[in-house]
Amino acid sequence: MRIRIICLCVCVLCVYSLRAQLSGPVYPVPQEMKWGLQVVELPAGFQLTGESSANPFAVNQLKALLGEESGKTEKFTIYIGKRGDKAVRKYAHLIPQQPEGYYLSVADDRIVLAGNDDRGTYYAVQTLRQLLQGKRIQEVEIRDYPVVRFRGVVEGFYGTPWSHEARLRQLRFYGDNKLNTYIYGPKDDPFHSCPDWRKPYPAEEADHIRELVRVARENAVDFVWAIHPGQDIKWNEEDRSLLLAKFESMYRLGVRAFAVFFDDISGEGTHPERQADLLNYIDNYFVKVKGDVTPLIMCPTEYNKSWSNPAKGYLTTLGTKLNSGIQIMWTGDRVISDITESGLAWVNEKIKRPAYVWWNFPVSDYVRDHLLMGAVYGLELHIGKEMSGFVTNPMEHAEASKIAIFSVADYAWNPEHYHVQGSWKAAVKAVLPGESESLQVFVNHNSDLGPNGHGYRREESVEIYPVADRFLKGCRQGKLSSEEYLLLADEFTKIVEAADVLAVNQENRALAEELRPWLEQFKNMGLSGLEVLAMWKAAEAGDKDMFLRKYKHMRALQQKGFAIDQTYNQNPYQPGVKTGSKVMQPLIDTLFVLATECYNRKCGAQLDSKIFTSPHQSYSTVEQFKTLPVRVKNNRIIVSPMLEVVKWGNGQYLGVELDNVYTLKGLEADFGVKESAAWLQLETSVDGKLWETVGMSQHENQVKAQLDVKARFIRIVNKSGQEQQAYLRKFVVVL
Ligand code: 14T
Repeated sequence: MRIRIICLCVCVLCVYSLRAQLSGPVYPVPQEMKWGLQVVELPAGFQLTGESSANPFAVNQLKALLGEESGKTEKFTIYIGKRGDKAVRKYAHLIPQQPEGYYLSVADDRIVLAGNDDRGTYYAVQTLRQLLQGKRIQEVEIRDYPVVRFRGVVEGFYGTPWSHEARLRQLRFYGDNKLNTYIYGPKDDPFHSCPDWRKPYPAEEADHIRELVRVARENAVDFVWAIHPGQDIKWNEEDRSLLLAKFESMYRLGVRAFAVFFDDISGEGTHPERQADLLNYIDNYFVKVKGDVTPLIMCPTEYNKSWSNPAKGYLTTLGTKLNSGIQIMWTGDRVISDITESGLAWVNEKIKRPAYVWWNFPVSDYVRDHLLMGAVYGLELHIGKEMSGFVTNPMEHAEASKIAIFSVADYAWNPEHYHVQGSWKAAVKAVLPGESESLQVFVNHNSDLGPNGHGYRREESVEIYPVADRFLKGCRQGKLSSEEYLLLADEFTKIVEAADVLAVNQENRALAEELRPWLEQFKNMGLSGLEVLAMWKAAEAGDKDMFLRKYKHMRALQQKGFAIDQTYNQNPYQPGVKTGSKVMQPLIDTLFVLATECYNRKCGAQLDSKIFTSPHQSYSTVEQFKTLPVRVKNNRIIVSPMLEVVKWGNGQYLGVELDNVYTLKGLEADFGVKESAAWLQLETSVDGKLWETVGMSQHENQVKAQLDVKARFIRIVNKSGQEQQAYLRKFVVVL
């Protein structure tokens, strides 16, 4: 009897632990999900019912998942199909009446995969894939559908467009995660934007697009091709016909979804009536005529609240004039912005339809030295119905962007059940299942953007921050808190380990490749963290030799970090490689300075405690110029250019402070406007107090000065007597 009871207990425990193991989470989080008690062991053979009429891509995936079964058995049946199909008729009343909805159930003799439409069937199979653990699966019943109709990614960033292979991997990832939209609009594809939007793609690019369209279709994704004609479009019949002809050529490549972008332009192209006329024309004479093309999408010129001028009525004009089926994109209250109920209410009232959200995260084209792999947050949860679509603009690093894309898929499918942290951790597991612990360590410290022109920041190193803070406070009071010391040492060790493990990872080589420079910097940071702790330990023990050894090594690591920053990712905007820049690197820097100063005081020494950075600095009274990085290349000192328009007040300046007096040979600048030399004044100074004015010449947008003066400071001042709008395309001091 006792043995029986024990056996029973063990069995119950087993079932429970199995259950706990098998009933894992599903992402995107389903709307309704009821777990059953039993674990079902799938038999070797089963009856597949509905195969011939169901979505063939769903059927293929199902077969790939379960294996082609030869020995069919009557005992276990898989029903697959959509509303109206014979195979799932019995379950029709259980299927949610929602686009892309599905009903899925697992019982001990059957699995039902019943879509409301073909996409729904496809999504039922995706959910099944997540539920299956080898041949076992927990009993379950799911009714599920997306809240936001169009969900996905807009490749809309500046910088190197994604490679063809990266795009193919993305499309599969979207299908797996129930995203149905990929909008193709890389700013640096000449055939999408100026100057070549009027021309058809050359053969090789055309082949690629054809393949993307096919793979998108296989993965239940709409491939949306976008055109960006606004910078040089003429509002005449010729350009209208050329645009239509381009769409026609894309249609021939298989494209069945289109967008027109009017963002980031100035001049004639910004006219709302003209834009609306063009869009309506395409809608009436292309979309409606074809019959198999999805609703047009347009990105307005005033695509965020801070740039819109309600008095001029740009958005209301679009709202009134644009055919009702045309979707209007919106980035929020600012270019980079949280998405809120009040913000959406504001724009929806003007455009007279729910906005199609273009979320500018994790795009990093304005902070290219950082990776944005943090959690997705700042999206209000009860606003799914206030938007017609939600797409994320990613980084030029396709694999690294998948962290955010995964959570966007989760959010847009079921906003009300979106959990920031759970979704982030699940994303890390989905992107690198075999080494998710290491990747989690990495993303924990690679989330924030650093100071930037948009003022958009993300939290970083959240768990270790209070420890770091306590430790630093202790150090300032001259005592080492041992508990925090150990926790920090452990974290730095994990950083070093994660960097090595991820660098040799074979599971996702493309990811390892994208991360490579940052992994090198990350490891260097972990090592310096350990060494700076060792400096403190040595100081506490009064071990001078050890302190000097560790100090010397720290100096070397700082130089290495600087070299990594100056060698990799040398784009002209924000060159370099930053990691842990919000908490960990500043912590290490401060600990180094404090330890060295303390040593100098106690031992009457004069060790250099200055952090190794670029010897020259930019400086400015113009708000948007205040955080510009500076690079040195041979005899050229280069201030990083920016994308955005800058408001440059009268009397404000932009300049460079050198680390010493040099003979300056010249200046080359470009503020994106003609005749800027007329309102700019170039000045040099040896001491930063007494200034000398020097002449400049203008060629198109460029301003130049030939110099031969000794100076430590050089600056360029707005002397026009009024605020100027300009760009910063180039600012180079030649030595
Ligand atoms: F179309 C828009 F919704 C949009 O966001 N456009 C661009 C986008 O391509 C870019 O990736 C993103 C982030 O930099 O922001 C927009 O680009 C800008 C933003 C600016 F503030 C271009 C110039 C700016 F001044």
